[in-house]
Amino acid sequence: MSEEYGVDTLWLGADLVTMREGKYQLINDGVIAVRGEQIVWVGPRAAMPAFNAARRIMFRGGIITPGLVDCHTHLVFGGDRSQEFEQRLNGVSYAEIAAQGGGILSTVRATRAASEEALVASASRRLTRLLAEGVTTVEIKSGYGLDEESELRMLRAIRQLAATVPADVRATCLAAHGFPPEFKQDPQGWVRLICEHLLPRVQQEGLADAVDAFCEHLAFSPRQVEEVFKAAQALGLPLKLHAEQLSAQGGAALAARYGALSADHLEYAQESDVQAMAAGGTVAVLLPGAFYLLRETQRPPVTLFRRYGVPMALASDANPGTSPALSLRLMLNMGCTLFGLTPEEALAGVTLWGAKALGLEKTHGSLEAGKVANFVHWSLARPAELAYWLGGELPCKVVYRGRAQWPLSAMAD
Ligand code: DI6
Ligand code: FE
Repeated sequence: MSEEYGVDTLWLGADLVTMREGKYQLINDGVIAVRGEQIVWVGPRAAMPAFNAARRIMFRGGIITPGLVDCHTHLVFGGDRSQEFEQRLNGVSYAEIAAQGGGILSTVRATRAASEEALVASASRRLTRLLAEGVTTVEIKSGYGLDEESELRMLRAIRQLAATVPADVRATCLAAHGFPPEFKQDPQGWVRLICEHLLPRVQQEGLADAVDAFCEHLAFSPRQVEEVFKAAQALGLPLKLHAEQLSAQGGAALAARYGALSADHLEYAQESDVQAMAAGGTVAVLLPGAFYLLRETQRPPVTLFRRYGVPMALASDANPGTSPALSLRLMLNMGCTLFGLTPEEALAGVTLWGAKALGLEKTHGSLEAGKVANFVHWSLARPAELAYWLGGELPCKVVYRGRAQWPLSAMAD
C-alpha cells in the first residue's frame, strides 16, 4: 500500500465488530476506510496507513457492525391477517378460519387484487421498519400470487422496491408456496406450469435471484420440490427451501443434495439432514418469529448444526400469517432466548451467515477490505447488547454503499 493512499471517507472512533468468519473479531478503536461503495481497509487506528482522505468522520465511542442481513422475508403481499389473529384469540379455530376461506389463500386473494403500485407501497412501509434497525440487505419472496401474472407482478414489485430503498434487495421466486384454488383438483398441473412456463419467464425477465419452495405435508412433496429444483437449476437459478418446519420430510437433505444456498425453518431436521447440509455447504436459516407465533415446541437442532459446522442464519420470515415480524433485533433476542443461540452466533446469523444464505458472503456480511461498505454505528458498549435489549436503541448511523443514509428521526415515519 502506498503512503499517499486516496480514499473518500475514513470512519473513526468506534470499536469494530467485524464478524470475520462469523465471530465478533473485535477491533478496539478501529478505522474503516471507504472508497466509492467499497471498504478498502479495516484495522486499529494505531496501525492505520497514511491515508489521503477526502473526509474523516469521527464517532465518540460506540460500536460498528456490518449492515444487518434479513435473508428470508415475504414482505410483499396484499391485505393482512390481523383479523384472523384476533379471531383465533376470540376462540375461533384454525380449521374454522380455513373453512371460511382464511389462511394463506386470503392473502392470495388480496395479493391478486392489488396493483403492482399498491404492492410496492404497502411493502415499502413495512420495509422501512426493518431498515430503521440497520438492515442493509434483505431478501423478499413471491408466493402469494399463485398464478403466472400475479407471481410476476410480485417479483416486479420487489425489483421496484430494490430501485428505491437504501438496501440491497434480493428477489426469490416462491411460486411453489402453495397450490392455487384453480389447481385444487390438479396440483401436478401447477408444478408443471411453474417448471415449464413461469420459471423460464422469470429467468428471461431477470426477475429472481433464487428459487424457493415450501416442502411440507400440507404443501409440496419432496418429489414435487425436486421437479421445481431441476427446472430452476437448468435455468441457472440458485435454490432455497422451506424445509422441516412442521414435520420431517427429508427436504433439508434434498436441498443440500441440490447444492441449495439454504434450508429454512428446520425445527424437525434430523441428523441425516444436518450431515447432508454440512456436505452441501447449505446454510441453516432459523426463523424464531414463526416458531413463536405458532407456539411451536419443537426447536431446530442447534447442537447438531454446531457439531457438524453448519452455519446458522437468523431471519424475520416477515409474512402476514405466521410471522408478522418487522424487527430483526427482536429475532436476535428470540434466536437466543427460544433457540439457545449465543449472542455472537445470533449476530453472525444476521450478518455473515445471512449473506451466505443469499450467496453474498464474498461481498456482504462482515467488515473486511473488498466488501461493500454497508455498516451500522450503534451507541452501545458491547455487541451482545444487540441481542439483549427488547426494543433497544436504533442505529445512530447507517452507511449503505459508502454513504450515510439517514438521521434516524427521518425514518420514524
Ligand atoms: N411457512 C410459513 O410459515 C409461511 N409460509 C411458509 O412457507 C406461512 C405463510 C402464511 O401463512 O401466509
Ligand atoms: Fe417463509
